[in-house]
Amino acid sequence: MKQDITRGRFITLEGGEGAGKSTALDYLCARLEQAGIRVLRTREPGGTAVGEKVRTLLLDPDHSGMHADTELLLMFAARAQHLHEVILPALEHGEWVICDRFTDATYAYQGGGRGIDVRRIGLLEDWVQQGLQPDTTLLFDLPVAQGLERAGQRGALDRFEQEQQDFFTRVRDAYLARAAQYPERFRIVDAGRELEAVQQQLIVIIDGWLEEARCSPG
Ligand code: Z5A
Repeated sequence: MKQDITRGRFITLEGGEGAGKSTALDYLCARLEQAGIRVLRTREPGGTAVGEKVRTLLLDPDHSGMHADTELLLMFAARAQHLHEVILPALEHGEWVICDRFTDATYAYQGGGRGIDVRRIGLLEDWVQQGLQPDTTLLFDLPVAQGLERAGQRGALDRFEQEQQDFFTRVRDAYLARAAQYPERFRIVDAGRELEAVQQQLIVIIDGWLEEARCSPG
């Protein structure tokens, strides 16, 4: 896929349940926009009309019998649409794309959580993404029980949220393994701290991005 120096930055946010990604996304977008950066905020699964319908299928607790392979293929079906319709055009127009979850979530949930062989995930990743990877991935990490407690305060649980604690422990372990495998791409945010402390960590990261953007204007 085409990438050049005027291309925008592709940032993904990852983490387990209740990690505070959505809260952080509001904060990140507001600070970047204040700095004059054009930001496109999006999410997976979803981000397009087709993708949002796929999301509804995936999260619906009525579909408790969905096979893990079906789940995996639906994630990548939504991702293909999202890439072609939204992410790639925005990056090519120089916008910064900030995406709430991307393929690391597939490795964590379908790989770690469901136990699908990562080589099969890698085949789909290569096919759908053709080499595209996020420039930076922020992993919001916190103990599973703390995240579930935060998420549980929101009421009705979706199909993933109905999983047991050991599922989310495997998800967390898989995320941390991804971060260890790709240290140049990942930044780990200690998401178990209070909001203000999380925002302080984000300020340091954002200032680093802005400095880099000043040094290599697109
Ligand atoms: N999924 C997958 O399996 N494979 C894939 O490839 C992809 C996704 C892409 C939907 O994702 C599901 O899709 C997801 C994985 C699967 N599984 N689930 N469930 P989602 O991102 O839309 O859903 P989510 O993970 O459930 O998001 P979330 O629980 O809303 O988490 P969050 O966005 O990280 O948290 P939040 O909404 O910002 O915060 C949660 C609560 O905590 C809220 O009340 C906040 O006010 C509070 N909060 C936030 N930060 C703090 C701090 N620092 N202190 C105290 N309280 C806080």
